[in-house]
Amino acid sequence: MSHIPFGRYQVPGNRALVMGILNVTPDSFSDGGRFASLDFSLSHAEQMIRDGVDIIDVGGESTRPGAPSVPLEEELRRVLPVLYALRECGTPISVDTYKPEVMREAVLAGVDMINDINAFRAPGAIDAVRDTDCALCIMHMLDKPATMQDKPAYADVVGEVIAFLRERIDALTAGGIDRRRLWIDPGFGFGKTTEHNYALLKAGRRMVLELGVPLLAGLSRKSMIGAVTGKPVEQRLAGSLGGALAAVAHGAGIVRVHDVAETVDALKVWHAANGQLSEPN
Ligand code: 7PJ
Repeated sequence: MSHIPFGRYQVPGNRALVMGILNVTPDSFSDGGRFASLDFSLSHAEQMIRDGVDIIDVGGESTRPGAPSVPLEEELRRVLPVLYALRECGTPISVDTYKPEVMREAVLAGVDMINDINAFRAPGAIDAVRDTDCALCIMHMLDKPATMQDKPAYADVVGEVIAFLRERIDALTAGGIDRRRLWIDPGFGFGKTTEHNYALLKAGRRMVLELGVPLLAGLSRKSMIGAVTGKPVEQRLAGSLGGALAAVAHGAGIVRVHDVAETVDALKVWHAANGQLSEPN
């Protein structure tokens, strides 16, 4: 079986991988406080591991359109206890951050991927990850989270996203980073209309072929799912599974999802239908 390096691990290279989203935002724990929040995050992570997750993506800041940004110290207080608690859990860990200081601390905590919605454009971001072996996800975003959904416009959305990702791949490799560590992501919902999002979904294989870097796709529960199903965010499971399979059909190697158990099953059937039977776990 083919494997690809991924931080401290080698991950299977012959099937799509499921990245489970672990949001560590203590907003809903105002009475229980930080310990309740940590406890909840760790139980969620354990459930994802039982459900067959391949990578856990830990995020301490909501980057939904219009969401306020979280100060550095608060992001570290949210994320670091979770990263240290999961350090030896046996599953690769990713951290979703665009702050170089968080990247450095996460590297010390042993993470296997840095997932940066800002594509390592912050001053010091490339320096923070250079002398590590963690995988790096470069995502496209138009503008910044606060304003990205104000009338996003492109002359050629696929061409422009590819050009952006190429520039970032070049900046990282020029900065001394081995391109085998890189993953690309078109950034569904980050400064895109529904039409832009589906044009990018369909262009997955073109992106992989033109850039020579594997593709990560995150569309779980996003507005592009709501736009075609007419469903509110809490009723987007089936639509998100359809989106995950479509992303894999269009070349994604990792799908970033909320609903791990369901996505793992959907992909097992998908791969079996393509001649790759897996053992039940
Ligand atoms: C993405 C992400 C995505 C990557 C978020 C949400 C918003 N990281 N972080 N790709 N989205 N790589 O999950 O709805 O699409 S936060």
